[in-house]
Amino acid sequence: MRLNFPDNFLWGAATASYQIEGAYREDGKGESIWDRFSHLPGKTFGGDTGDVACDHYHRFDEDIEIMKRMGLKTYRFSISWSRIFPNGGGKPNPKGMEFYKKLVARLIGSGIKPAVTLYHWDLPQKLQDIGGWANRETVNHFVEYARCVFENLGDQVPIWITHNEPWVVAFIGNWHGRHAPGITDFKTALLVAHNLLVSHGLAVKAFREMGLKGEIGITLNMNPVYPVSNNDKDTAAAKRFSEFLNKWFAEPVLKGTYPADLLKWFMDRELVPEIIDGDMDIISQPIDFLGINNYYSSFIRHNDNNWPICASGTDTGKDKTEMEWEIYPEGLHDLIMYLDKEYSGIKIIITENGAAFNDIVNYEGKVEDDNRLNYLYKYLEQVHRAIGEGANVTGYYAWSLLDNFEWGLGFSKRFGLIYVDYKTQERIMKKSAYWYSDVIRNNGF
Ligand code: JJW
Repeated sequence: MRLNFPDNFLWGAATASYQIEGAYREDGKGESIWDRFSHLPGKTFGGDTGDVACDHYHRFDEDIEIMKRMGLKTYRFSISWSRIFPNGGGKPNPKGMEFYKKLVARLIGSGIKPAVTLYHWDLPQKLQDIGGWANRETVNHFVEYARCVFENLGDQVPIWITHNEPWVVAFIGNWHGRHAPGITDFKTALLVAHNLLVSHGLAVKAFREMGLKGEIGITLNMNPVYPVSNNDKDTAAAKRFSEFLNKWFAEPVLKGTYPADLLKWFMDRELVPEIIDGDMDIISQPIDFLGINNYYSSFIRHNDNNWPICASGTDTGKDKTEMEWEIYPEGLHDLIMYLDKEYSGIKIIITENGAAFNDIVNYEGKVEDDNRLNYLYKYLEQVHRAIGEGANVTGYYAWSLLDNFEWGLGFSKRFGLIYVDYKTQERIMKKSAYWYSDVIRNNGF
C-alpha cells in the first residue's frame, strides 16, 4: 500500500535559535533569558548551555547543503530577538539582522521556503529585568521587534509564526520553573499567558497593516486528551486538563474567549489577571493557519494533589521515547480531527513532531535509528489518515533537523534527523533522514 500526500504538501524540518545557533555573544547579540538561566547552577542537565550548541551561526551554509540533499521543501527556524534588539528595545543591531537576511537569501536561493518563528523562548534578559512577559511593556517591545523583522524580511518569507508553544513559555517557565525565567507562581503564569496572547494579536495586526503577502499563524503545543476511566471525577479532570492545555490559547485566538468553565475555575481561585477592554478583539485577529506541535497524548485522571487543575497524566504502558513520552500515533489523528471539527476546517500545519532516542554512531560511522524512523512512519500514517478524512493539513515539520540543546535537558536528548557530534561539530545523516528524504521525493511512502 502507498500513501500519497496532496500535491504541494510542505515537507519540512524545524529548529529554534537558542537550540542550535551558539555564538551567544557575537556580533552585538545581547543576553537572553536562556543565556542567563542555562548558566545558573543546577538548571540544565550537566550544566549544558547554548553558548556553542550546533554552531549553526557559523555553519548555516553547510546545514543548508544538507537540507538540499534531503530535498526539504521548507525549513522552520526562529529569530533570536536579542540579536536584533540586544537590550530588548531601542535601536536595532544591523549585524543581527544581517545573519537572518543571509540565511533567508540562501534558503530561497536553494528552493527552500523559510518559515520564521518570531518568539521561540529567548526573551532579551533586559526585558526580564523589568518583569518579562508579566509586564505589558514587553508586549509593546515585541510588536516593535516584529515590525522591524517584517520590514527587513516581510517580502521574502512566506510563512510566519508569532509564538512557539506559549503554553510552555507561560507554565513551564513561570509555574513549574523548569524553563527560563524559572519563576514558580501560577498567577504570574496566567498573566504571562494573557500578555503573550495580546502580543500575538498585535503582531498579526502589524503584519496586516504592512500589507505583507505571506501567511501568519501561531504554533500551539497540544495533546489529545482521554480520561482514564468513565467515572465523573476522571472525565471532569480530563475536560479541565483539555481546556488548560488545548483551549487556553486556541480559544482566545480562534474564538475570542477563554474557555468558560476553566476561566470560572481560575476565577474562583483568584488567579485570573485583569483583562483590559479590547484585549480579546486584539487576540482574535484572523490568522491564516494554526501550527500544531504534537509528540504524545494525555491519559488523564483526577488528582487533588495537583493544584490548581487537579488532574494528572498517567502511564498507560505504551512504548516510550527518551523523553518518557508514550508513543501513540493515533493521538495525532484524533487531535487533527478534533481541531478540524472545533474550528470548522481550519488550515493546519504540523509545525513539530518527532522523537528523542539514544542514538549511537556504529562501527561504520552510521546512525541506524529505526526507532525514530518507525515513529515518524506511524505518525505520518495518521496525518495521512486525517487528510483522507477531510482535514486541511498543508505541511509537516519534523522536530528536529539537527540534534540540539533540548532546554532543561541540555544535550542529553537527541531529536535530530541529523546526528551532531558536539566535540567536532560533524553532522551525520541518520537512517531516518535518508528515509524522510525518500518520503519527500515520492510525496508519500
Ligand atoms: C514540558 C518539564 C514538570 C520542544 C516540559 C518540558 C517539567 C511536570 C520539545 N518543543 O525542543 C514540555 N518539547 O523547542 C519546542 N516540547 O516540562 C522545541 N515540549 O515538567 C522542542 C519540556 C516540554 C517540551 C519540550
